[in-house]
Amino acid sequence: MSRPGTPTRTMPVRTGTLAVRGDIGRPGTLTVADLRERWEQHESAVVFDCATNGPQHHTFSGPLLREVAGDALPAFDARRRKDRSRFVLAVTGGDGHHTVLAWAEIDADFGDAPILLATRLDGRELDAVGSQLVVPSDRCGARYISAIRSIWIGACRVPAES
Ligand SMILES: Nc1nc2c(c(=O)[nH]1)N[C@H]1C(S)=C(S)[C@@H](COP(=O)(O)O)O[C@H]1N2
Ligand SMILES: [Mo]
Repeated sequence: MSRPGTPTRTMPVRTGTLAVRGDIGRPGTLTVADLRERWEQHESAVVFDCATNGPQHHTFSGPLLREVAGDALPAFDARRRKDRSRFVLAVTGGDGHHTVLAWAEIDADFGDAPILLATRLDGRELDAVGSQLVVPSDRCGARYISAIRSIWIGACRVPAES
């Protein structure tokens, strides 16, 4: 609720802050400081290829997406692998560029990929810009979503055959 004279917030989520939403028990927003303080930080030196700029070398650090997403309490039975394997995560940047990950990519019983939500890029803190997705196993850079604004987590519903 804004008081008279208080500037109205036009963006749903502040710059540098991301919304965690979807079929989850604990929706909310996370700042880069939250990502740095609430979870263990992991460092990852990566090389990815950009279709327009060629090979890019970067060092990122931040929490594992697996831990942050798990703490949002996805609406699956955590003890059932098949249940978990139907979930996806959609990660959206400030410019609207978004990508999809399968839950199984990050799940320790499946791909176990050390995908990060970066809080730091090449020694620079990302508080003002927003977190960046780090997918060390990707050869291409397209899923390294920067300025993350939203992570949607939910079951992938396949349209029924007509
Ligand atoms: N938000 C957002 N993130 C993005 C993109 C984009 O268009 N928007 N492009 C991707 C692509 S194609 C590449 S190759 C990398 C480039 O990362 P760099 O600028 O740090 O080298 O960012 C990725 N992240
Ligand atoms: Mo790219």
